[in-house]
Amino acid sequence: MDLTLISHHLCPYVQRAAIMLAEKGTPFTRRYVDLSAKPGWFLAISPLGKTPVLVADGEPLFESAVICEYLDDTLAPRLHPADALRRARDRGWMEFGSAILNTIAGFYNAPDAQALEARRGELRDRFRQVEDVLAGAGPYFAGERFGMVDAVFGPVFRYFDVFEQLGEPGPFAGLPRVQAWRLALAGRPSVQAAVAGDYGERLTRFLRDRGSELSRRIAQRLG
Ligand SMILES: N[C@@H](CCC(=O)N[C@@H](CS)C(=O)NCC(=O)O)C(=O)O
Repeated sequence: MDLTLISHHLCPYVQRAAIMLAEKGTPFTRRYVDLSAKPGWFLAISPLGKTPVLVADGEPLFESAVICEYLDDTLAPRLHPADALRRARDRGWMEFGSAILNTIAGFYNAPDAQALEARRGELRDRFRQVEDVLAGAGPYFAGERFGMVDAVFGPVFRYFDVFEQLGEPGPFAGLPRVQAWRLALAGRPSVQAAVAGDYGERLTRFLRDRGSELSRRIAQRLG
């Protein structure tokens, strides 16, 4: 199969597909687009104008969840569990990961300190829910085997590595299972390889340019 992943350097949804492909050991090409100046060829294959798009043997597929399911249907090893009930449960937690991404965007776009703290509180509540569902032995979401929920949460946790470097405390205090999961995902080669080496600097520039409360704090801290 000839696979091209249409990407953006910071997009967490793109990272899901890149992680899936790495877990399957499948070679693929990456092509980056500037989402602030979307080229015509991209708009022609991305109905919502969003990354990721996976071009599979010339056929463009959009929506990260659809792309991940397609990759799991067609390439070994299978990441989804064989049992339909467990698969359905995991899909729910993948959606939950997308909801957390929306709250993260609310956090870095928060216009003032009050809104920033409100979003931080929401993140804490969300991860408390994750703590409660992580009852197994780990190291991954469903135990020993790396699965699709892990591919979703690797990019989620990556934001907090940068937030913490910038002096913003993460929402993980008192959540030991979440912390252990975060560490396990950070050490996974597929998760590490899903972004370029300059991801931290790129994300820092992006955050600094938001005109948000976080942007002002970063500007103050970095000088
Ligand atoms: N539901 C989509 C979300 C993808 C998405 O929001 N992509 C962002 C970048 S991370 C994007 O392309 N934004 C550009 C825009 O909305 O104009 C998916 O899961 O693929």
